[in-house]
Amino acid sequence: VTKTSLTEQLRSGNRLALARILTQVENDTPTGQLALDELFPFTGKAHLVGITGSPGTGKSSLANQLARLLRQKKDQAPIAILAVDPTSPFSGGALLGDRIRMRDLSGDPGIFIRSMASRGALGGLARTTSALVQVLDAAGFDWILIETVGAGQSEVEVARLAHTTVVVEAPGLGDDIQAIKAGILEIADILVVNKADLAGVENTERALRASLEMAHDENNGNKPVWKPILLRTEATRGIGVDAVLDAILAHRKFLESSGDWKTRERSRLQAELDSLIVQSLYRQWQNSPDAHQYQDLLQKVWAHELSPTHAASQVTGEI
Ligand SMILES: Nc1nc2c(ncn2[C@@H]2O[C@H](COP(=O)(O)OP(=O)(O)O)[C@@H](O)[C@H]2O)c(=O)[nH]1
Ligand SMILES: [Mg+2]
Repeated sequence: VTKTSLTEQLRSGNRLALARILTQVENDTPTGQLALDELFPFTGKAHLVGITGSPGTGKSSLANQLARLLRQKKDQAPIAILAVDPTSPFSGGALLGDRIRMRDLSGDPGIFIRSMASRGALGGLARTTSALVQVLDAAGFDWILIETVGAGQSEVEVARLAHTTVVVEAPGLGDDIQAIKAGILEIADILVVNKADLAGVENTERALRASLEMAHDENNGNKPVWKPILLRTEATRGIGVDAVLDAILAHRKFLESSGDWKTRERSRLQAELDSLIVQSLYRQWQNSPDAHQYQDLLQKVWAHELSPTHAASQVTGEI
């Protein structure tokens, strides 16, 4: 099987080819890189929905229910769930738990579920996730749900990949404080208090409402702004999930009418291009005869004899 025909098979809906390409891309192999290049023209169509929050809040349960509902509501549109597990491969338990909980969905050929087992070999969780999402996008999934644990900066970056970010909280975890720390609330388009059947929902909701108001206080002039929607769910029984889906659809409308849908993608692609250019130029310089000055300059910067700006301009010759 040649590389080209593998991407062609993926494009024609072959799930085995899709799984193989995802593995190649996740491991950053030359085959994976080639596939990404070949598939790029077919990307940029899917609606990416990030579902983030602390472990155990009910993200997988919610993703599961959302996928089901989306299938019904959107004329059986194909849906992918990418479960990003940022923990080490040794904590296989949680991953297995998710796999089992999501198993009932795999009977529907229109829902494709994939766990990301390893931390990005490509250099960063966000980059690997982005690459896998591109493959799923090119494979024709109109909706891609990305489940990620909202525990740190890299997860915030993953959430930024998404068009719509759903932050999931649950009563009694002291999560609101953690979420604020991680900057998770600032990126929430939709905030879900799950486990509405448990005691303490009102308290969690009140705390979140207060922090939301703080996070979204700034006045953005005339630009239309999206006000995050706060909702309650009981994901295990599917209660309130239709309202979450409605909020996602409303957010999509907002992105399209405000022009943000295009702007977000463009600025993400520009940032990717710029960072690749910078990396490539840096590598070229490292392999050039000029690179020998680097250690000298670094010593001078450390000794505070030379400012980093001056040191850099000596390297590049730019004044
Ligand atoms: N009581 C209650 N339990 C829930 C609810 N949603 C999820 N759970 C349970 O909470 C646990 C963690 O759910 P899971 O979806 O795996 O959370 P994740 O770690 O955020 O993906 C599981 O045992 C679920 O059955 C809910 O609405 N109410
Ligand atoms: Mg989960």
